[in-house]
Amino acid sequence: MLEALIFDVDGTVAETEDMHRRAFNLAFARHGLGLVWNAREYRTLLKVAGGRERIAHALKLRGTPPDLAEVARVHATKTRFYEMLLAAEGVPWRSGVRRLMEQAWESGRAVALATTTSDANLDPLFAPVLGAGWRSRFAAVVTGEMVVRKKPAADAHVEVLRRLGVPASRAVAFEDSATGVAAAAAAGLAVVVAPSSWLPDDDVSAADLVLESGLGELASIEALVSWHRAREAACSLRA
Ligand code: XBP
Ligand code: MG
Repeated sequence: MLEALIFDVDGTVAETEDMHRRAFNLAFARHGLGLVWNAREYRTLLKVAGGRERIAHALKLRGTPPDLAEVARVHATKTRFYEMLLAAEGVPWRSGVRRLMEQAWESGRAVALATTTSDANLDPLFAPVLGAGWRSRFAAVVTGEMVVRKKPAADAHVEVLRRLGVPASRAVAFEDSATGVAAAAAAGLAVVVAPSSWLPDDDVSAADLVLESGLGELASIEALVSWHRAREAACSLRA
C-alpha cells in the first residue's frame, strides 16, 4: 500500500539549476572571487551535491585552497541572490508535479521533500504555487542543512521515512538525476525519475521507472499506486 510520496526539489519539482547558476555567479562577483560558471561547467559541477561543497570543489580545482568560512559567506550571498531571482522571475513547476501532490493529499497520502538544497530556497519556489502556508501540507521537509551526508547518500530519504514513520516499502521517491536516484535507492525506496534537461548524460537506469517527458506521464495517482503495487508484488516473488 503506497502511503507516502517523497519529492526531490531542484530538477524534479522545477528546473531551477540555471537560476542557481546565475545566483552563484552574482555571489562570486559580489565577493570578488574571479569565478564565473557557464552552463557547460555548471553541468559538470552538479555532480557535487550542495552549493557550499560545489564552491569549495571549484576553488580546489583552481588551485585555491578553500577558506570554509569564506565559502559559507559566499554561499549565504548566493542564497540571497537565488531568493531574489526566484521571487522576481519565478520558475514554472515541471509537468504533473502539482497534480500528483494534490491527488496524493486528496487520497490521504503523505507528501514529503528530501532535498540537498538549502531550506531558504524552498519558500520562493513553493509559496507562489501552493500558497504561503505550503509547508504545513508536507508531512516532512528534509533539506541539505539537516543531514550529515548529502546525496547520493541516503541520509535525507532515511530521515524523511523516520519522521513519517513509514517503511521504505510503502513509499516512492521522485528524482531527476543519477545522484538522486542513487540516494533514494540506497534508502530502499522505489524510485521514479523524470530526467532533468540539465543532466542529459546522467545514467538514471537504476531507477524503477523512467518518465522521459516528466511526471505528467503518470496520468493519475491511481496509475502510480497500481505500478507501485505491481512492483511490490514482483519484489516479494523475488524475495
Ligand atoms: C540540488 C542540489 C543543490 C542545488 C543548489 O538539490 O544539489 O545543491 O544545486 O542549492 P536537489 P544549494 O536536487 O537534491 O533538490 O546552493 O542551496 O545547495
Ligand atoms: Mg534534484
